Amino acid sequence: MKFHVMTLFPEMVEQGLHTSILGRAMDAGIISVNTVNIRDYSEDKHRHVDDYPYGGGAGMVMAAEPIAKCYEAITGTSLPAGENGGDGVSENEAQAVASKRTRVVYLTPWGRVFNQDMAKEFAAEEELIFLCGHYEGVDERILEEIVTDYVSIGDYVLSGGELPAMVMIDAIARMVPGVLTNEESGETESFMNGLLEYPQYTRPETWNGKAVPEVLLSGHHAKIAEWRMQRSIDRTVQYRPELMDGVELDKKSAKYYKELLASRKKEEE
Ligand code: 6GU
Repeated sequence: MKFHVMTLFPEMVEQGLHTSILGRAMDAGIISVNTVNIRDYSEDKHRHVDDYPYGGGAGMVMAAEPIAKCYEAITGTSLPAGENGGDGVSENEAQAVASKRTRVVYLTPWGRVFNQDMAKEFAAEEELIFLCGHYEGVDERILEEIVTDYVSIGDYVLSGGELPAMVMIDAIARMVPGVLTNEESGETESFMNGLLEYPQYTRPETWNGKAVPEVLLSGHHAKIAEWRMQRSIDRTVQYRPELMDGVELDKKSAKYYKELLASRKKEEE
């Protein structure tokens, strides 16, 4: 899978993604990340990419033309003619699907909030283009022309789209076949049953006066699996109780969950 990132800070994106599991996948040729500096497509001699906002106000706005040129260089196509009108947003998504045009993700706090299901869906694409904004925003007209997906990574404001793009690329790449080893996929699957991960321990057996839970030393695989399932349920109930709605539990775990809720209720009284 190929990721293209349109950005003013290509080194930041490259350095951030070239490590660990993603670095290994790039070396193996399973994924690639092509960062493109929008500034290289500026047409003025000072390499400006931003300008004052019409209507006044603080800050600067990234201009449409350098981004358009950058997009054309990546896709090898020219922009669809400016016929989209005022609200090209949903229309663009449908058009992109219909024409098999590469999806373009614009990172913005007002986008749809990214999650694991979206990571899986994006991982089915052969190619994705990310547009990282900066300053006070990007000229709306280029967004209308090229963007198919508006995505946020959570309800807080960041200084630019680079960190969100890196977050998304990491999560998406992990869903691409061959990026994770079998063992690593297994661990991801266990989060994807909808529960939070159980606690982990490694040597030494006693650290700072604290012993590792006895059952983990027992070698009894069924008991260990049951203990881990119960700790996952404990943790999910404590930290993300809303996740329990989407979880399917086997009979034994369901019984444990029911008893846990009953005992918590009693404690509240
Ligand atoms: Cl995608 N961009 C920016 N600038 N801030 C964010 C965000 C994106 N998601 C959350 N905060």
